[in-house]
Amino acid sequence: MINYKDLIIYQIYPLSFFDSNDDGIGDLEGIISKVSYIRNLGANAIWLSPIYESPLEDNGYDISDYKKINPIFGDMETFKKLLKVFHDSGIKVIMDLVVNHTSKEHFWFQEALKGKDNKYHDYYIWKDKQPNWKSLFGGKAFEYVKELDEYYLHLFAKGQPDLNWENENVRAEIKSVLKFYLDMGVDGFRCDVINLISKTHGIPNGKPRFAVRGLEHYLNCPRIHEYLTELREDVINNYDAFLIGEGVFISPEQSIDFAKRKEVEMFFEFDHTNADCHLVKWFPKKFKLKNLKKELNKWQYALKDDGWNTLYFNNHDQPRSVERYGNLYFRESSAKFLATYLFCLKGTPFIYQGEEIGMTNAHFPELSQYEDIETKNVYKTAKKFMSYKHFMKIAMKVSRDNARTPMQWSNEKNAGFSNVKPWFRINRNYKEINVRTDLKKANSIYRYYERLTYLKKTSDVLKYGDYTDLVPKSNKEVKYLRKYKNEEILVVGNFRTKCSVINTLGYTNILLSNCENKADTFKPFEIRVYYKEG
Ligand code: TEU
Ligand code: CA
Repeated sequence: MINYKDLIIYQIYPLSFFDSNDDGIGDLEGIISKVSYIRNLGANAIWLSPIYESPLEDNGYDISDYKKINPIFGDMETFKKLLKVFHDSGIKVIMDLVVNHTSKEHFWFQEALKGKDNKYHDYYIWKDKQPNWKSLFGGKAFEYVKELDEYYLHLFAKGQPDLNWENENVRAEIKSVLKFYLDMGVDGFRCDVINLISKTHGIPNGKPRFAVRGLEHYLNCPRIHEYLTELREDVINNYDAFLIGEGVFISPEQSIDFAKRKEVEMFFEFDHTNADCHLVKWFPKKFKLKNLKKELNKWQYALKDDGWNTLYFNNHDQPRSVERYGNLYFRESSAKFLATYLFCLKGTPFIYQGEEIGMTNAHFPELSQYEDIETKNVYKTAKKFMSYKHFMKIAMKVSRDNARTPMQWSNEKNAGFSNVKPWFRINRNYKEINVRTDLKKANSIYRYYERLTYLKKTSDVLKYGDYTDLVPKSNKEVKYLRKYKNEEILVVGNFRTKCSVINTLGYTNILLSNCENKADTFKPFEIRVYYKEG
């Protein structure tokens, strides 16, 4: 049985990971060639962002054929090889499952457009009159189709029509997709925006003054449990597999509810990503450590006995944490600090490609340099009330493209990602920040991660211990306890940019630390993991 509580999951964004065949785009053979890199880091699972056939309007989160691999990444044989190679190395493979919507180029949607009596028309959500819902990518959530004189729902981009889960044929199709990959040996799925798949029957208007209009009609709506239970009972539970949900605006109580019903083992929550913004990242506020703690603590305490946490700072949608929460002047220590803080909490940790070498935001100054559809769409709305200059100032910090630049493998041309011009710009700092440099250096961020992943995997107290934050209000220090049976861990860190004396409560045995230092005075961004027995 897979114990998902034992996993350390490395997220791969295939487009930007490694190009094996000189077309400038990352691919499956590229991923296969890096299996030892991932194994040596200590990850025992990978999550692949979507690799299915797709027009890539939203970089693969718009699927046009669930049972085909996008030819730019390889083919089904290569995917089977990838599964085997990773499994042979003791690494589980988790795929991304995007079933709230498809691409508009999916055969089902193309058929749906042919007429109201087409079998596939009801696979999507249509209305004669346009409800007032807003898209999560900016603008309206409904798009008019002249030929049908109807509007279809797209919670994300226009090219991502929402599936109608009320239709049992849709559910049967999705189950067949799950079965297809589980039979091949896939170990689980990360389910994209899974708490949005059920909509209020009839698609009524949303509350008029609500910021995200329509939200109350698709967020955790009643049939969600019925749908997920059906997937579990008819398919997933026949395999040794598990689900990670992406839970838009999900609360700890809801996450526990899903876990108790045995529908979804764990969720990516969004609460802690609001430590530097007002509800959505496009309204930034100054980052404060205590705001981050407040949200992380809320989840740590609420899921003490039931449910299970995911631990992440980075993914393909989030700007790079080393600069978002850390400090680029202390890039190495603050990257290690954040990693330690995160990994020693209770839950399954995630590493997003490049995080293990402290990759930073891209800061592209012009909108024309961006690829991300969300960034471009949001600008269309934002420009009505802010200047281009102001918008770009925000985008440089928060755009998803900050996380999507090609992986920096070496200081060679194109950062060693490809022999030809890559599909997307490389971060200019690749000559200093790259894998080769980190592998050569004994105390690099990568080398630190090796120790951290080992510690997490081998320590019961880090996996299962109770958690207590000793300084929840502090913006300057991290200090928390983990306790399990007769073992104790104390994590203490100095979040200041200057040295500082910190009381370590009589603990003396340091298991891991990012500085060679035992003194009472902590260096800037120094963090230590202490251990005590009995
Ligand atoms: O993201 C869901 C989601 O809520 C996003 O709108 C997220 O809040 C935003 O990207 C933050 O900037 C998932 C995927 O992770 C994302 O890449 C997809 O674009 C989206 O679903 C649609 O499939
Ligand atoms: Ca390629």
